[in-house]
Amino acid sequence: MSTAALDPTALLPESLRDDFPILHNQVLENHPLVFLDNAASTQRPAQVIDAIRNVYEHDYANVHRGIHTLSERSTELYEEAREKVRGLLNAEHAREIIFTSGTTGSINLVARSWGGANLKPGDEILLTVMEHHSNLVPWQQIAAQTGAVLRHVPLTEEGRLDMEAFDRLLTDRTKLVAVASISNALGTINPIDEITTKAHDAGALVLVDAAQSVPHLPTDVRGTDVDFLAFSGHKMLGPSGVGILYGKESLLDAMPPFLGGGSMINEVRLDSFTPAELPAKFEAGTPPIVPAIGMSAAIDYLNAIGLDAIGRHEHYLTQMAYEALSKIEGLTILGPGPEHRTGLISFVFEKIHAHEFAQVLNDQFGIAVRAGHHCTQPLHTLLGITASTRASFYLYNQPSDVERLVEGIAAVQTMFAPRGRRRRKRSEG
Ligand code: C6P
Repeated sequence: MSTAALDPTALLPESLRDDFPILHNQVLENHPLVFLDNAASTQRPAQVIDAIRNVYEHDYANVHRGIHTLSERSTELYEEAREKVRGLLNAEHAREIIFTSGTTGSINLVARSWGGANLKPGDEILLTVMEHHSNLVPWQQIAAQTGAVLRHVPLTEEGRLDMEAFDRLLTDRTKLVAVASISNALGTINPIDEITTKAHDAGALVLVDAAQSVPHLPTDVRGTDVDFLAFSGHKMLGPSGVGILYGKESLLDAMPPFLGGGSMINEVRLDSFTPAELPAKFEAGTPPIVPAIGMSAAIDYLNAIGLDAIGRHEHYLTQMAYEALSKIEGLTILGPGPEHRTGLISFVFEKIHAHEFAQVLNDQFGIAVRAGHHCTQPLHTLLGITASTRASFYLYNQPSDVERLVEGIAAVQTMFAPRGRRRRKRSEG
């Protein structure tokens, strides 16, 4: 495999893998695990697992409720986690950071609360055809309720956003642009700076679905000036069940509460209530206390390595995989070249269904990849396919994982090749 143009100093040390107990498990007999399903969910280092164990063993109680010592301790750790997230995003205030259940929960919050209060019949929400279902369905639901209209930015041949079409679709009717920073199916990196500047000039707000970028690249909400940003803890070494909604304070302040219940109130009477201040206003009920504290440990871990370094490492692996996979006969890579993508590669094969392909890679070679539409069914339909196979990387993957993937693909191809071709291949050596 030629990696002549790649700079090996971009790689993180292999010793990082020692921090991840699950990577040393023999998941299948005879096969060391090659975990390439990180866009779906990552693994956790011992530091995060220990932090979770530690809270339960020493500091756990409900937050913001008791005056007893344990409640004070867990409240302090929970609020420390909020401050860590603020720092990670370079947000101005910790009260702009809302703990939710995940990216999906965060986008639904904005659609229901902001959308319900602000959208009128004929207002437009500008989405893109590459969005995850989590950034499509909530807008379809609120559009049905309010009479707002959905528009979708198409793709170029190459699999990038068609920015000329974006310019045409962005009008004074557009109230919000909701877009993924990195596509979970194509790996395309979208031009969030340009989109935000143009949207603001047109008087529209911007929501960024950052599920696939916050874990992999530095994020600066003040630098990009986005209005809302959503992501999940489980895609960045943290626990599942926790995510973040960042929103500008002035916007969140003006929005009505989404869920009602304990903690989100200032005062309750039998027939009415007054909401609490931010961020409590949007955190009804007992929040994801321990997941948030685990996420805080994950942020420490990521910061110690540096998101710039993580981005360079993943780009190396993506470029290496792209070069090797593009040489495989019968394999088509979805999306743009390595200069406009990062972190993952989806592909389709002539004659072999993605599910079957992923199953054999797992069962025979211990390689975990995802197959299906990756919750981007409209995108797959547009591309004229029902499913693709996706390999996605993270900081603990190494070039050896890419090599195993390429070898596995070649072997599966041979297994599925017609009998005559298989014999020919064998005799070719
Ligand atoms: N994508 C994937 O395999 P949740 O499930 O709420 O944590 O994240 C939803 C979500 C939203 N936006 C994007 C761009 C995403 O990639 C995801 C999750 C996983 O691609 C699971 S479908």
